[in-house]
Amino acid sequence: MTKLKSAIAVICLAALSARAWAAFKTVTLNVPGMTCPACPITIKKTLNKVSGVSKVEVSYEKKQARVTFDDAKTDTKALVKATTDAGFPSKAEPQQK
Ligand SMILES: [Cu+2]
Repeated sequence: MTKLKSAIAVICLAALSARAWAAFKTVTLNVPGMTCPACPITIKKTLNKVSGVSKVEVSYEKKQARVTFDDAKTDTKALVKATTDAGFPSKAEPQQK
């Protein structure tokens, strides 16, 4: 019984640390190529297709996309590449802390 309990404890610890390691991050991408109100729709669709992305907010006025993603599955570089491949070169805004 004690052995089983400690085995469960080990599994729980592993699960917890894995979760702590895969943190969600939010990045703001500047997308100067947005020229009409339809552009944000394309950009949003493109970013939502990237695996690990959980939330996308695109502002046409600011020409920015705010993306929340699981940093164990994707990264800022992949997001920039996705919009660039869709015809909208973007640049990540420096992280504000
Ligand atoms: Cu457009």
